Amino acid sequence: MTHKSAPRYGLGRFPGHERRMNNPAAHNLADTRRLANAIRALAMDAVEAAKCGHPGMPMGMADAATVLFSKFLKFDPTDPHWPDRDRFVLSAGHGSMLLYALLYLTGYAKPTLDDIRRFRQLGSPCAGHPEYGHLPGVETTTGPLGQGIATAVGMALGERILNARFGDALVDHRTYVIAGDGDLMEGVSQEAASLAGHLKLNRLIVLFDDNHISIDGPTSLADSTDTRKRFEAMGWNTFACDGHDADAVAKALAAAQTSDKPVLIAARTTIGFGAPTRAGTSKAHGEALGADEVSGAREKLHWPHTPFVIPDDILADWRAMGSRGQAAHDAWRERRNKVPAETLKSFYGALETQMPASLAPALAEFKKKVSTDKPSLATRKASENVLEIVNALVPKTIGGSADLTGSNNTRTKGMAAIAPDDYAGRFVHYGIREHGMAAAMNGLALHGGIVPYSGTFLVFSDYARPAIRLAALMGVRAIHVMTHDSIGLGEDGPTHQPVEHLAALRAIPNLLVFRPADAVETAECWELALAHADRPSIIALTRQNLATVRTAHTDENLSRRGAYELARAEGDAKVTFLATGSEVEIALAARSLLAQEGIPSRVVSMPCWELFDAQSETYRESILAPGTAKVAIEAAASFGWERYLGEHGRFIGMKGFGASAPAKDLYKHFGITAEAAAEAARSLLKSKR
Ligand SMILES: Cc1ncc(C[n+]2csc(CCOP(=O)(O)OP(=O)(O)O)c2C)c(N)n1
Repeated sequence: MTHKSAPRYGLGRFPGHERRMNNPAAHNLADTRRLANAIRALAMDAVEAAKCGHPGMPMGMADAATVLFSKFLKFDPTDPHWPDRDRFVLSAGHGSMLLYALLYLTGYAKPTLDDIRRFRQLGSPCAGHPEYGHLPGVETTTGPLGQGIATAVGMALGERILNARFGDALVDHRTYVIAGDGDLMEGVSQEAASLAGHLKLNRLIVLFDDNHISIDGPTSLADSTDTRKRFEAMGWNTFACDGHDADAVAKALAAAQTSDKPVLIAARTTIGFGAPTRAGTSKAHGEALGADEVSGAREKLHWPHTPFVIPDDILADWRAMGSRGQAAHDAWRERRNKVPAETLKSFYGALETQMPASLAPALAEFKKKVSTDKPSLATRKASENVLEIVNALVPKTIGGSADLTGSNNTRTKGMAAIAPDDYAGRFVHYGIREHGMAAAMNGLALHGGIVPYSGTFLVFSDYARPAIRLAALMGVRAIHVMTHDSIGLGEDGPTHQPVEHLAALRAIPNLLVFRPADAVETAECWELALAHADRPSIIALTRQNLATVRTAHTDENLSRRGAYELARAEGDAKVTFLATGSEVEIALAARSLLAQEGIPSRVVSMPCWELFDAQSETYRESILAPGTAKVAIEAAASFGWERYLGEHGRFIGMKGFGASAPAKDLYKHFGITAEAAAEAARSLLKSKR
C-alpha cells in the first residue's frame, strides 16, 4: 500500500504529461484535484439539498474516478448507447452522486444541473441509487451491494462472447467497476468474481474503494479478509495504490490494460475526503454533512464557489474529457464500415430485441406435432425440445446452468461450452453459483446482443432472487429455467421441493412466472418469455412426466393471455377448476369424475398469472366464470390464490413442507388428487344449496 495517512489536499498535477502533449483535450487540463473537487462539491451540495444521501464515497473516490474517466474509459456522451463503449458500473450504488456528477461534467445530455439539484426527488433521474433506464450512462441498477460487480462480470463475459462472434473491429471494450467494502463482503461478489477469474475475463477491471469504513464504523469490526489475496486466489491480478494519487491510480489502470486476468485495484482512499471532521469516519458515509462541515470542506478543498456552481474553466476541462472518446468512436465507425456486410447484419441483428420471424411458425409446427403424438413427457424435457428449435433459429441465446445441466435440460445439441480463452461457445457452466449466475445473466442481457437463459431447481430460486428482482426492476430479459417445480420431484424430499416459491416469485412486480402444463404450453411459454424483451421470466418445469393436455392443435398461442379454458363443461358449467402445470392433468381427471355424476365442470389452465391479470375485465370474467364453484389445484402453497377463488373457493395444494417419497405417493399423501378436487367441488355445490 502506498497510502499516506494524512490526506493530501494539495493540487497534484494530472498524470500522463507525455500523452497530454499529443492530446489537445488533455492539454488544457487543470490539475486533477480541482477537477475531482467538482465531483466532491456536487456530491456535497446535492446531498445537502436533499438532506440525505451518501457524500463520503463520491468524495473519497473522486480522484480515482477522475483518472478513470479522463484517461481510460472509452465513452462518448453524444452517443451513450454506442455498442463498443466501455461499460462503467458503480457497484457502490449509494455513492450515486459520483456517477451523476461524472455524467453531468463530461457532457451527457442528462442529468442537467437542475436534475442534480433535485437529487432524490420525485421525477428527478438522479434517484437515490442509480437506476437503469433513468439516465443513459447508468448501465445497470445498483444499490443492493454486490449486485453491480456481479452484473459487471456478465457484461465482461458478454463482451468476450460478442468479440468471439464479430471480431475486434466491432467489439473490443472493457468493463470498469467501482466497488466498495460492502460489495466485496457480499457473498454474490465471491460467486461472480470466482467465475470471472476462472473464465479469465481480463477486460474486467475493478477499482476497489479501499477506505476501511462502512456504516457501523471501521470494517475491522466485522472483516479481516486480505482482499488482494482473496482475489489472487480466484485467478485475478491485483494492484494497490493510493486512491488520491492520480499518478499511482493511472499507473495501476495502465497496467490493468495488459492483464491476462481480471484485475482488482485496491485504491486506498479516505471516505469523505476533504470534510474537516468527518473524513475518514463512518459519519461521512450516509448523511448530509451539514452547513458547517460543508463550508469547512470548501475551504480545505480550495473550492470557494457557491453551491452547484462549476467554474467555466473547470467545466470546459471536463467537457474536453467528455469529447475525448469521439476519436475512438470515429475510429470504430471506420473499422465498422470495412466489416463484411453479412457480419454487420448479424451484429446489428443481435442488438435488436425482437425474435426472428421464423420462430413462430417453427414453434407452431412443434405444437402441432405434440398435439398429434400426445407424448407423456416431463416439461423440462419438453423445454429442451423447444430449445433445440429456439437455439437453432436465435443465435443470440446463451444457455447455462448452475451445475444442473443434465437436470435442467438447458444444453441443446452442439452447444459448445464457453471456456477460459474460448468464448465462441453458447453454454455457460456457471458452477454452483445461483446468485452470481442470475446477476451475470442480467449483465449479459444489459450488455446487449445476448438473450441469456439458464437453469437451476425452482427451490433454489431463493438463491437467485435478489438478482431476479433487479432484473424485474430494470426490465431486463433474463430467462430462468427452474425445474423440479414441486413435490413431484419426489425422493429428494422437502429440502428440494419448492412450496412457497411460486407465490414468492409471483410477488415480484414485472416478473413473468410461467408454469406450463405440457409440451404444447411449454413451447408457448418459451415463445412468450422470448417475446417480452423488457421483462424477466421464470419457466417452472417438472421433473416427472406429464400427459399432453393440449390435444387439439391451434397455431394461436393460448398461453398469451395467461389463462384460458382448456376443457369446456358439457352443459351449463357448475364448477371451474383452475390449475397450473402438472396439476392441470389432475383437474381434467376431476372434471371427468364430476361428469360421471352429471355435474358439468370446466378446466382453466393458468400458465402465467401476470399475463392473465393484465387482460380486460371481460376476458378475466369469462375465464373465471363468477357463477361457478371454484376449485384451484396447485402443488404449492395457497398464498395468492384467494384473488381467483374469492371467499368460497377451495384450494387443493400444499399446507406445509413436502416429504421424501416417490411422487405418486406424495400426491396421495398430501391429498392433491382428482378425488380430493372433485370432493371439494361437490361440497361447494352442496353448501350453495
Ligand atoms: C445487500 C445490501 N445490504 C445492505 C445495504 C445497506 N448499505 C448501504 S451502504 C452500506 C455500507 C457499505 O460500506 P462500503 O461499501 O464500505 O461503503 P462506504 O462506507 O465506503 O461508502 C450498507 C450496509 C445495501 N445497500 N445492500
